[in-house]
Amino acid sequence: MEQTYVMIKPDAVQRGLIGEIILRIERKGLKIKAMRMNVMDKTIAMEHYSEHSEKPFFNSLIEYVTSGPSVSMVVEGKNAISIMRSINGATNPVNALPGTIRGDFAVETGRNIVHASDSLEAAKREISIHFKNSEIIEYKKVDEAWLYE
Ligand code: IDP
Ligand code: MG
Repeated sequence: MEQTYVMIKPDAVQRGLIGEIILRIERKGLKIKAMRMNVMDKTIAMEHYSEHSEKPFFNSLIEYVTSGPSVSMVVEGKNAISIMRSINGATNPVNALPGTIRGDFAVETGRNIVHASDSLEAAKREISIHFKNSEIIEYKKVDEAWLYE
């Protein structure tokens, strides 16, 4: 089953949106296999966002995601990577459709409240940056027989 890395960014934590975001992940039928709240280490954040290291917004992005507690998760399901990207909505909340997390709760790109890996390679890389294998829990959920044919 496909796994993806999801972060509830510090602005969402400050705005009391942890539950709202987790609710959307759970009710879709995705399975949370690891979860942690912490203030992300600067070097971890820089590694996580290394593809953007040359961008003009890189320093402010690192400041933003390390500015307070965030919630990190490993989320699993069939097509979890693309499903999580659609649940989050477009990077720029101006283009994010209503019904998506960014479409419903955010107004600008620099405070867009959630992250999800954008490909299989990115998901593998990001999960390994943020979680040890031993922190990812293997378990069965009772709804699985009704989510998948
Ligand atoms: P994604 O989060 O939808 O994958 P990316 O393009 O990978 O979007 O950018 C990573 C994060 O960097 C965004 O979610 C956003 O927080 C921030 N970011 C991207 N572009 C800008 C920008 O133009 N100004 C400020 N922040 C940006
Ligand atoms: Mg990205």
